[in-house]
Amino acid sequence: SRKERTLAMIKPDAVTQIGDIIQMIYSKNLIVTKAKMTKLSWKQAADFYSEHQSKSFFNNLVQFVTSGPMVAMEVMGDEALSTWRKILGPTDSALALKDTPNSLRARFGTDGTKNAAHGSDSLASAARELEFFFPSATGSGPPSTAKCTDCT
Ligand code: YYY
Ligand code: MG
Repeated sequence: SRKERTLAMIKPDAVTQIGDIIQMIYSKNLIVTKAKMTKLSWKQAADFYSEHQSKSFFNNLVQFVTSGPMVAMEVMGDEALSTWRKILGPTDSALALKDTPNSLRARFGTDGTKNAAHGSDSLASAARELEFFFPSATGSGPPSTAKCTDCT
């Protein structure tokens, strides 16, 4: 197993469920090492989701994630990326409800846009997304990897 850090984000539709969501994280032996509650501007959300800017759902996605405060977290542990994505379940909460009813998106999401939470999809994305919410103090640019070499 390898230690990693990933960016987990509780979307506006699920911020009231933060207690249960943190329990789900700790019950899989991951830990929360940073957290920040913030309401993103349209420009910030469009930047965060820039990989999707050409998609038909882009405006709906940015509208939704800017509709209220969100909680961004650095989550750390063995295979944190895949473990957190497994906690989430599939992208579409309606599908999650059918296939993985105990998953976070089944429990707290609604559909393919209002799906409760986000998780980075690669070490490179995790590095970029962690830097987005938790800029490194040195300002020397994003780390090239989210692999943990200095984790306690
Ligand atoms: O990584 P993940 O969040 O599971 O899905 P992505 O394919 O990266 O899409 C990002 C985000 O966009 C998704 O969480 C909801 C939204 N979205 C949508 O509104 N409609 C779609 N058809 C696909 C994705
Ligand atoms: Mg994604």
